[in-house]
Amino acid sequence: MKPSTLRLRLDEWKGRCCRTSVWEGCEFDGVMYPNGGRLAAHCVTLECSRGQWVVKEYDDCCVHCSVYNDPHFTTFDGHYYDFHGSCNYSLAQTDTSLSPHTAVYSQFKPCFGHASCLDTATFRENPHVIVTLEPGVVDSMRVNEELYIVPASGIHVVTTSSGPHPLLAWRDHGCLQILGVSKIMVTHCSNILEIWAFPTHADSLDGLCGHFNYYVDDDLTSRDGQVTTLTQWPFAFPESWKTPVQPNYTCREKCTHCPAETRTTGNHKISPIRVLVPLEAVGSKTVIGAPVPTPETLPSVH
Ligand SMILES: [Ca+2]
Repeated sequence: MKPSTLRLRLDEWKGRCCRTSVWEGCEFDGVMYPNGGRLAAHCVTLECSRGQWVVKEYDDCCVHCSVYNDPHFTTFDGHYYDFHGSCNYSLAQTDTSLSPHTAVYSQFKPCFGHASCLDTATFRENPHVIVTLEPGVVDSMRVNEELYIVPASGIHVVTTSSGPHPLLAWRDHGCLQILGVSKIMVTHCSNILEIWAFPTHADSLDGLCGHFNYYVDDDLTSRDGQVTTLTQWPFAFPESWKTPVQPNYTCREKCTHCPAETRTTGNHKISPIRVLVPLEAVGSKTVIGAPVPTPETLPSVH
């Protein structure tokens, strides 16, 4: 057999044997999902389609807190208030310590005279994955200080030189969406920051976004657990949610002129979510169609 003929046959053989089927799937937090598979039990349900995550629907069970300049706050449970501090504060965190497992912080800077505006925000997915969001930047972020450019289209696992992180990110109508395995989702826009929380966080989220438990009356709960009367202009409550990281040294001192809010005699009410459904029922990251009650189906408690 001529060498050229042999080479042709080898090429033909290689072509047959190297022909492999391509398995299309989507990944999140180290788990592969086949086409048609859904990532549920988060604030947005994603479906794997041709190897790409696509948004199917936003979960009505989730609550969200919004902060927009200059700045106005609407808590998870629906209390609206204003606060013009210019320090670094915790918006939401999974315990009341100074080093929570999961948290969203934001720096505020003076603007419009006596007001303050959103500055650098931080999404602490867990103690080892820290996302930094710069004001007005909606196409990139830093993950553990490394720049990550969010592709213009598609939903992607956030990956840096250290590997993939338990985060999905995508661009959405001029905003940046970041979904964490913690079941916290952050929407970062030019002048608005929104935090979405899955019901499993009920009774365990505090900060300037209020104590999340479906009751508005205890939303202004300070870091020390004191429940204060609802007001549109709180002072001591937001001061209590300063973080240990304060670029402005004047923020490191305790506010001595901040008037204290009136303390209520009540304590936190038990969230009905804990009564109606075991947390493990909504705790799985792959639950599809889990019997999660919506706020409309929850009983009214007075
Ligand atoms: Ca509340």
